[in-house]
Amino acid sequence: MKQGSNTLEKPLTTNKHLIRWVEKMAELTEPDAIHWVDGSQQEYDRLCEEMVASGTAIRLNQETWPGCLLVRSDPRDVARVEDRTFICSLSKDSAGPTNNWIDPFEMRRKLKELFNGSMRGRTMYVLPFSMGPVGSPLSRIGVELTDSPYVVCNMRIMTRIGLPVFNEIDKGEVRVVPCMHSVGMPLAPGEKDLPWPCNDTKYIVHFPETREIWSYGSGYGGNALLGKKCFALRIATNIARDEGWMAEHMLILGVESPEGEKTYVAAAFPSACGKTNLAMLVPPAAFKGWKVTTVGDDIAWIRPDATGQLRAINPESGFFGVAPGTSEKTNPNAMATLHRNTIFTNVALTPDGGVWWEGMTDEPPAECTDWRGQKWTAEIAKQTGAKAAHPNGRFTAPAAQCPSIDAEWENPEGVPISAFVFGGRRSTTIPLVFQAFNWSAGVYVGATMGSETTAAATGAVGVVRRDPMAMLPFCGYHMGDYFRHWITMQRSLTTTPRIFHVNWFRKSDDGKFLWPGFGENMRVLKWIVDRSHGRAQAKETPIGWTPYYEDIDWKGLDFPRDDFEKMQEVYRATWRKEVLGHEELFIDLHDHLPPEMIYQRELLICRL
Ligand code: TSX
Ligand code: MN
Repeated sequence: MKQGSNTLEKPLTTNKHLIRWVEKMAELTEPDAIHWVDGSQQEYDRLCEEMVASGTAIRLNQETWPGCLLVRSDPRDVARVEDRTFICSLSKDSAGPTNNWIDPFEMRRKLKELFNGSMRGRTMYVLPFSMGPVGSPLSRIGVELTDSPYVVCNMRIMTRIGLPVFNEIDKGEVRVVPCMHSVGMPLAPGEKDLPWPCNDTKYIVHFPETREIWSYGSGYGGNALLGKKCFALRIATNIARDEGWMAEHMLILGVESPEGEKTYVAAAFPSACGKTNLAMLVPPAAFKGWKVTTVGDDIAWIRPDATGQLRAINPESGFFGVAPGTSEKTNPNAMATLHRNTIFTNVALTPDGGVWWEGMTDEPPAECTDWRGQKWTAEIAKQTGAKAAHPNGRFTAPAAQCPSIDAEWENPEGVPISAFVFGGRRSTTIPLVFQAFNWSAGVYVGATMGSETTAAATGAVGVVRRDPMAMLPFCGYHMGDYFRHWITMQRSLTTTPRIFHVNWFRKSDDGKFLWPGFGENMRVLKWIVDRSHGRAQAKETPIGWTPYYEDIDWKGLDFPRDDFEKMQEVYRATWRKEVLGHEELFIDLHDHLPPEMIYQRELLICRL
C-alpha cells in the first residue's frame, strides 16, 4: 500500500482480529487509502460532496428535495445478477439444486485473483454495520470493506453503521460477518475515474460455513449493499437454521383496531406484487380509527421468545424500494418518506432539479433527462420505447421518515407475530384469501407459492414461476432443508401463527382485475386478524378456510356478492392441475423434502 498522508488513519476499533483482517485485505486489494467509517452526519455529507464533485451524483433541488441525491449507474449494472450469485458450501448437496455452487477452495483461488490490486487508486472504506438495532439480542453484525462511497452512503440509510457498531465489536462477544466488496475497477496513476465504475465480470459469493461474503464487479443494490440480501437472507438463513430462528423475505406490518388492539403480520411476496405498498397500506376512509403501521418492507428476522411466541425484527433501517409505479395513489406513505434525505438511483431528472419515474404522476413532465442522462419526452418514448426511469430504478430512504412507521419498529425484542401471509400474482385459480388448515398445511402453501411473470425481459409473460416463500434467490442452503426447518420451528412454539394466502390479482373471464386492491386490502387484513384471534367465521374448502361474504367488512365499498363468489371460487378441476404444477419444483428437491410436504400434497389431492 502506498504510504500517503491519509493511509495511516487510526483504526476505530481495538479488536485485533478486525485490524489484522483489514490489513490483510489492504495488502490484497492495494487501496491508496483506508478510511474507518464513523457513521457521522459530517462524514456522510463529505462523501456526498465527493460524489457530486466526481460526477457520480447530482444534488437535487434542495428547496423541494432537501438532502436528496440522484445517481445514474452504468447501464450494464442495473440489477441483482442471480446467475453470478454463488453459494460455496463444502458440499454441493447442501447448497441444493436451486443455488449456483462452486467448490469453496476453487472459488477462493478465483477471488484472490480478482481482488488482487482491485482497489488501486481508490479508498477502502471499513464499514461496520448492525443488522437490527445495535445491541438487540436479535441483531447481527458485519463489516463491509468496500471501495465504493455510494455503497457507504446507501448502507448508512439501510443499516446502522459506524462508532456504535465498532463499540459493540470491541466488547468482544459478537461474531462479525466479513463482507468484501470491490467494484472491480482499479485506477492507474492519473487515470480518470468513471461516474459509475464496475466490471463486466461479476461474482456475488457466499461461504455459508465460514459466514463470509465476497462481492466483485457490481456497485448496484443487492450485489453491493451486502447487509441486505447477502447477509440478512443468504448468510442469515444458515445462521438461523443452526440457531433455531428464521430469516425471511417478509414485510412486517401492524394492524391497530379502533379499540387499540394491535396485531402484527409478516408477509412474503415474490417481486412485482406490491410488497412495499402493502407494508405502508392506508386503510379506506370508512375504516375510521383503524391504522396500519410499518415495521419493515423486505426482511424479517423471527425468533421464539422465552414463552414460545414468535417475535420479529426488521434488520434494516431504510427502504430500498422500486421507484416506478410508486405514487401518491399507490403509496402515499412511501412518497412522503422519499421526499428528503433520499438517494435516487436510475430515475429521471426534471428541469427544476426534481425526480420523476413512470407511474409517479398521470401526466409525465413536458421534458426530462432519463436515467441514462439523455433527453426524454413522452413523444420520444412513443417513438423509441425509451423509459424515463429504469424499471428497477430505486429510492434509498430512511425508515424513520415513514409516516406509518410503527412505534415499536426498533424494539430490540421485536414485535409478536400473529399471522404469516404468503401471496403471488395469479390471474386464475387462487382465491383472494384463504387460511391454511394448520402449520404443516401452511408450510406447504408457502412452499408451493407461485407468481406470474410480468417483465418481458425475463422471457414469457404470464407464466407461473414457483418461488417458495419468495426465497428461491435468497435461501443460502438447500430449499428442501429450508422447508424442514419451517416444519421443525413449530416444536419451539406455544402458539403458532396462523398461515394465510392472498392473491390481489385474480382476473374475470374478460380480463379485468376482480379486486380493487391497494387500501381495500384492509378488508382482507381485518379478516386475517380476526381469524388469527379465533373470531371470524370461515367456510371449509379443499384448499383451506375462506371467508363467507358476510365475514368481510364491506363498509364504504359497494362490492357485489356475485363478484366475491367469483373471486373466492375454488374449482376442483383447475386445482388438480395446480397440484401438478407443485410437483415440478418438488421433483428437483425430492431427496431433501420433509415427509410433511409429501403428506400435505397427498391430503390436498384427496380433498380435491
Ligand atoms: O401494490 C399493489 N397492491 C398491493 C397494495 C397494497 N398493486 C401494484 C402491483 C405492482 C407492484 C396492485 N395492483 C394491487 C395491490 O393490491 N392490485 C393490483 C391490480 C389492480 C390494478 C389497478 C386497479 C385494480 C387492481 N384499478 C384501477 O386501476 C382503477
Ligand atoms: Mn425483496
